Amino acid sequence: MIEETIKNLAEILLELNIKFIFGITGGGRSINLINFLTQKNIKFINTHHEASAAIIAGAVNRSSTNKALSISIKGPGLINSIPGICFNNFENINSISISEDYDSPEQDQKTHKRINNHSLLKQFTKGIFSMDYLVENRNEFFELVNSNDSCPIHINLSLSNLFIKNIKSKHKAKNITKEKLQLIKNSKKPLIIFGNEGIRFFKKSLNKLKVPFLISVSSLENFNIQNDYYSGVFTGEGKSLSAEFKLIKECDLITYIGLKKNEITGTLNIMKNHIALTNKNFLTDEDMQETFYCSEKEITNIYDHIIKKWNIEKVLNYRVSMQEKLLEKKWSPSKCYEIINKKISKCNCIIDTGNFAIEAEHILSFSKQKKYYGSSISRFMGTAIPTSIGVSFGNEEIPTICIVGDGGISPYLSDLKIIYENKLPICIILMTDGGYGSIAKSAPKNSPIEALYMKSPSWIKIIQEFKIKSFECKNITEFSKNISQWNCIEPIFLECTFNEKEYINQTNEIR
Ligand SMILES: Cc1ncc(C[n+]2csc(CCOP(=O)(O)OP(=O)(O)O)c2C)c(N)n1
Repeated sequence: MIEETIKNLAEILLELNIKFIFGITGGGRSINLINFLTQKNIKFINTHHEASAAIIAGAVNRSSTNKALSISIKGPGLINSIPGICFNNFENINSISISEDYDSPEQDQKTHKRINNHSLLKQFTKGIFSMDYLVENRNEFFELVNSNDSCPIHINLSLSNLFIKNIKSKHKAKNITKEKLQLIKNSKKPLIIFGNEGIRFFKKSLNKLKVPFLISVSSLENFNIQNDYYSGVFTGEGKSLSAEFKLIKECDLITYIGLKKNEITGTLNIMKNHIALTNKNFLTDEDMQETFYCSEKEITNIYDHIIKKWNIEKVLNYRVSMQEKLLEKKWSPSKCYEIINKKISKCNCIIDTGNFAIEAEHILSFSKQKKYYGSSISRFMGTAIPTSIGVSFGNEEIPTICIVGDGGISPYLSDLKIIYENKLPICIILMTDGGYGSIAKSAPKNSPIEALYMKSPSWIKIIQEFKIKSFECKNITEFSKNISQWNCIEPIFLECTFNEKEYINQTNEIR
């Protein structure tokens, strides 16, 4: 019975175009499922932690039409996978994780691995299925997989006839009122801030828009904008030299389009007059408050006819002058990004979190050929390496650049073995200032040094032991030479070392 159900589950999963399964097996049902799947040419990759398995699988789904699963045992395996499932949830990534589980709560009580899977996973998933329920009700599973709500799904390898659905509550969007429309029409210095959804449903008119606009950091993932009015990213935390700060200060009205509250790290209280718009019929709690429905045509029509009083030359220079400031020094992460812009025309860029990420958001140029993947909503340090592995498995032909700091390099370092063993074309760039620069920047003066800086920040010798070609870069000439030598088919590691004080000051007055 159990074997039959696992086999049926495997058959259903195969219909999703699954190409990979990542994780750490147990001796029971998980190895049985892995067996069935690998017999059907699904590639199993043993990760070194269950969290990275969930992140890698999510990154395959996020970046390609191929799909992937992650798998673990119950108890400690499932607990280890939680950061990965949680990351996928924060970043709105569709993922499917699988773990072993007991068939009944009584069985659960008798064992030492007593964890209530469901109450744990409920917070991070849009649905939890037991395998018997899923096999009997496959349509409900496919419906949830394909729902607009991008979020993890979890499958318990149990016979407990269980399905818990956690779809976010939705309410109908109100049509825009005449007064609000008038407010937009009367605006002389309008500013638009797009969220991820706004960028997607505004695709057609974005390049023609003649209003200064900012986009949320997570929108960089869908970035393909060729418009001089694009003024950079919006975080809600921009300081006086940032384009977002200057534009918000000068504008008389902000229109948020398709922006969700969780896309912003800072607070929105600083915003003045504003209206939030969408062209979706239904909103969730994560949308901005008081969001009105308005079609793309209607919005563009309004903005085309507003009499604008912006000194447009000055406004469009805000982003340029911010970039000039970041590029002032001879040696900085921004200088490296400038080289990447020039030398690498097609790649996927995965950025971890830290000061170097702020510079990347402003300097790296993204396009259809050069896609961005960050942990923009969660700012989850350490996720860049597993994300790069997943993106690389999902897009074998495209080289991947993974940019991490002293904090992000270590959590899943053991998975560099996967990069080497599978010859993934990933260039890992460590931006090291010897510590947590972005934290040190704002830490109280008497903070203990050991909380902020590492005694031995270099990883080059260790990474050489992983048999990945590694190079030190202490200035821009070395960086330029080393990245130019990358053949984009093998992994390499570049360790860029910066002076700690200069590094911290790079983003002063920007964020
Ligand atoms: C999992 C997790 N732990 C802690 C943090 C808090 N945090 C944010 S940035 C940061 C330091 C990042 O340091 P580094 O990677 O060296 O980049 P830098 O700021 O020096 O550029 C820390 C600890 C986080 N965002 N995520």
